[in-house]
Amino acid sequence: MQKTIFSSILKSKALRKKQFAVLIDPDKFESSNAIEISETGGVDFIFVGGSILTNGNFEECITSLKKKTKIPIIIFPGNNLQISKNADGILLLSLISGRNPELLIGKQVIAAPILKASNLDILPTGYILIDGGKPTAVSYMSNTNPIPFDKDDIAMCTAMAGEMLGLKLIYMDAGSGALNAISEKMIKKVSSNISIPLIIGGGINTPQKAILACKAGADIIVVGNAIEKDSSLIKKIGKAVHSI
Ligand code: 1GP
Repeated sequence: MQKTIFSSILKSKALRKKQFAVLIDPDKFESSNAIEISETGGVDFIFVGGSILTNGNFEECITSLKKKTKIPIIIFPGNNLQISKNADGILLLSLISGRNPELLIGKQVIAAPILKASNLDILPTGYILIDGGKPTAVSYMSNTNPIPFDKDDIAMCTAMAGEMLGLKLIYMDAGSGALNAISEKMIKKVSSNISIPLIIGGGINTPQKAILACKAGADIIVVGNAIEKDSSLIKKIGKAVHSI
């Protein structure tokens, strides 16, 4: 596959078109009918990954997804074991809200030769965790603190620094199953101070919340938990995101 993911994201941003990504947890993949629905549900990307995987079927999950859909499969890695040359792309995350050197640069150094030898579309991404009202797996596993929910300035400066360092995307995440999705105020503050695409996820469980995040400046909305519980939401959120 040609490396066109990043250019398609930039193109959509230039056209002010919002995009929708569903997040698939490889541990729960078997029981999910999300892919069938995604095909016609306005899904632009399928993100695959998790803070911790227990079934050991990451590779199987990617291969099976590739057979089932033409939607680009992008790895959203919980760690450097979650790499597959069979996906289309990978968010090469640097956890810039944290101060854990392993997740700022250490794991990336280990992954670099594997990524270089792959044909994956590499998407350098500044990953920013925001407090979503409860401790999250990613915060625990990464041994980092999220930025407090109402500290818009810290989020803004972190995203600006990420852009100035040359990262190509910013992903602000309240964590899977967050009680509170990231506030519109924070999304506005961040999106109006960076020019690279902004991905927003964590706790978005209704079309209305997706619309609010898009209107505030998100370019890509990510939904995981909510569609695991009710896959009919895929079409509703897809429609909402593309209506903007
Ligand atoms: C988590 O941003 C993703 O990393 C999606 O969050 O599972 O709460 O939708 P949810």
